[in-house]
Amino acid sequence: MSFAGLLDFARKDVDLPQSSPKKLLKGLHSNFIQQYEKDKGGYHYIMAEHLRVSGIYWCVNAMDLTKELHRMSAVEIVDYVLSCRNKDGGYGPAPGHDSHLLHTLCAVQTLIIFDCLQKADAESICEYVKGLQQDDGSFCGDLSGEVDTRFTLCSFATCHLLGRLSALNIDSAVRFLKRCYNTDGGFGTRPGSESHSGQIYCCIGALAIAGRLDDIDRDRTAEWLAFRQCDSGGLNGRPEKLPDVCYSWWVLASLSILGRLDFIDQTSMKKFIYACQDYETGGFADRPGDCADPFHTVFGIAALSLFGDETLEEVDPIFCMTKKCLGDLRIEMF
Ligand code: 3PZ
Ligand code: ZN
Repeated sequence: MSFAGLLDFARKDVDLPQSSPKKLLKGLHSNFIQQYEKDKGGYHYIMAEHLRVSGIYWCVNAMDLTKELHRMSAVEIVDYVLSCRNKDGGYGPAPGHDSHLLHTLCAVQTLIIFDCLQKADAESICEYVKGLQQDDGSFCGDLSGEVDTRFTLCSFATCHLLGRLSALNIDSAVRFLKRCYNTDGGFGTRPGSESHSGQIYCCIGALAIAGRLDDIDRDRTAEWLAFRQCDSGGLNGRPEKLPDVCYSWWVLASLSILGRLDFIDQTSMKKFIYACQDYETGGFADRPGDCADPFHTVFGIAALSLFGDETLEEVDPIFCMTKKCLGDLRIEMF
């Protein structure tokens, strides 16, 4: 490899190919997502079992954001999600799998998107969530006992959406979040862990739901997030990492919750997101030229919605759902 090639290898950024898409290919994305439902006679046979209910939320939400939700088989999807409910009140990724907070939140979100939250037993879901809160205020995602600030957001969001935030000990949960707040303005998975964009999104979102955003230095956190922007316009998850379209969402949504969306250069950011689209198959990949998937598709679309793309539904930065489907469940911030 040439010296220039070596330098290029060390550089933590990507080049945007000349041939990259320069605008949103909206119609292709709804086709891409719908393929997941059409192939092999049913949506839920495609995505791996251990992430299926989350996968359903990514797909359904992408369709709602692109105003194409009517193309999904609502009854079939809702029945499937309901069949993933366990005796403990939580939801697993597929029938017969153990409950997990992530899939429980995604189940609730999917039911809201299809406007049938009344089919869920709010009380038993919140009892399940409450049972995962630890004495120090933190949350485990399931019975494995692993604590992570991501699970604080899952818990707060689930109980808020079910109108039962008071089922949780919010004060001790916020005290735990503040122990995960680093001097650089970011948040980590646990006290003492390094700052990471995904974790910052979870902690900021949880604090916003609790009405406790005033407890942190917004500008300091927003500055750490703004430093995630690379020369290509894309955003990375932490220093020295490659940009990835899903971080466009975690970082932009955090900045939006903090009221600091203007800390990022919009024009180059949009160019990067557009370049992550696959103009043949539809869908977004993590970065230009990689393979598209529903996860990067929904978060790429949601990021563009935050920038006010008029062909898309407006997205809520805390819950990553359309403002339209959330209605009064939204949290007023300013
Ligand atoms: C991806 N998960 O653990 S996962 C996820 N990642 O279930 C879904 N950006 O290999 C898809 N990386 C693709 N469709 C990737 C969800 C991960 C995130 C991995 C990833 C994303 C870069 C490496 C964790 C919410 C929920 C879950 C996560 C984050 C936020 C994978 C690898 C991991 C996973 C699934 C597939 C393709 C899709
Ligand atoms: Zn990603």
